Amino acid sequence: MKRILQVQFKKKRAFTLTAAVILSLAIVAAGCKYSRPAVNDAGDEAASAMQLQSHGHAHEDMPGMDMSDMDMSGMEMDASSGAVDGASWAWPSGQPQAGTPSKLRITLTDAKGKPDAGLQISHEKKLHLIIVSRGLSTFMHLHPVETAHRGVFELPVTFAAAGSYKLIADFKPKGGEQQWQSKWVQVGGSKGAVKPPQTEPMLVVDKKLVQVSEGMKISLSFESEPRSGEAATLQFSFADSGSGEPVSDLQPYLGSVGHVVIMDAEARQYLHVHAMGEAEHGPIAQFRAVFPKPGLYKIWGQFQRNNRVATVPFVIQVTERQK
Ligand SMILES: [Cu+2]
Repeated sequence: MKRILQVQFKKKRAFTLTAAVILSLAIVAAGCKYSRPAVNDAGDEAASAMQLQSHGHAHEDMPGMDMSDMDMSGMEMDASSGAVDGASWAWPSGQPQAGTPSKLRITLTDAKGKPDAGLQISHEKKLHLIIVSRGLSTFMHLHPVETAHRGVFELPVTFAAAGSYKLIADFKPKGGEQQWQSKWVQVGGSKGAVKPPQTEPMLVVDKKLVQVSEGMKISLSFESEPRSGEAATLQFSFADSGSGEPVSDLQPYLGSVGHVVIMDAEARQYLHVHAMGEAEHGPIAQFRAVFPKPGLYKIWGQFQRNNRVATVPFVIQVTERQK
C-alpha cells in the first residue's frame, strides 16, 4: 500500500509539474493574462496535450477534471485503442464495496455518443470485461450481459478486497477492429470483504515460466528474448500434470485454443494478443504480441480442458530493443 501511495504521489507531482510547464508555455504563447482560474486552464491544456500524445483519444476519464482531487490513475495515455467508440461506466447500485456484489453498467457508444448497436460477436461474446487490481494480483475475465437496450451491458461484480481496480472493456464494433476502453474504479472496504484492503506484493520476474493448474503443467517460452517494439511469439506447452504426457485434447475456450491477456506492471498498457492457430488443441499453442516498452509484464493464459478453465499467470521482463 505504501509503495502504491508513493507511486501515486510521484505521479501526482510529475503531473502538477507538467501542468505547470504547459500552463506557463500557454501564458507565454498567448502573451496575456488568463482570467479563468489557473487550475482549469492547466487542466484543459494538459488534457489536450495528452490527447495529442495518445492518438487524439484520451477523453475517457477526463470530464470535469478537478486538479485538487484528481485520481491520477485516470490519466491514462493508453485509455483506449484509439478508435471512435466510447464507453461510459456506472455503478447503479452505488460505488462498489468489497465482498458484496455491485452492479456494473457499461454503455458502449458510437462516435456521436449514441449507444452502439453494431457490436460484432468476437470470441463468442459481444463484450469481454477484464478486471485487474492495481498490483495485478487479481485478474478477472467476465462477460457482461447486454440489456434490452442495445449497447448497454450489465453485470454484478464482487471484489474480494478494497483498493483500485482497472476495468477494460474489449469489443469489436461493426466494420471495425477489436478495441478496448478502460476505467479505474476505487472499491471501498466492507465487512463482507474476504481479504484485507489491497496489500499487493511487488511484481517479481518468474524464474521458471511453469504453472500447474487444472491437471495440467503449462509452460511458457519465447522464440527469442522478448524485446520492446518487436513482435514476440509466446509459446505455451501443455502436459498432463499426473502422467507428464503431452496434452492434445484442449477444448476451444471462447472459440479459440486459449486466451491471453497481458498488462504492464503499472496496469497502464493492455495488450491484445492473437492466437496464431485458433483451432489447435495442444500440446502447443502460440500467440503473438508486441510489448510496447521495456519492463515487467504480467501474462495470464486461459485454457480449457475437461470443461474446466485453467488461468495461469506469468511475470516476464521485456528488454530494450537493440538498435
Ligand atoms: Cu471474454
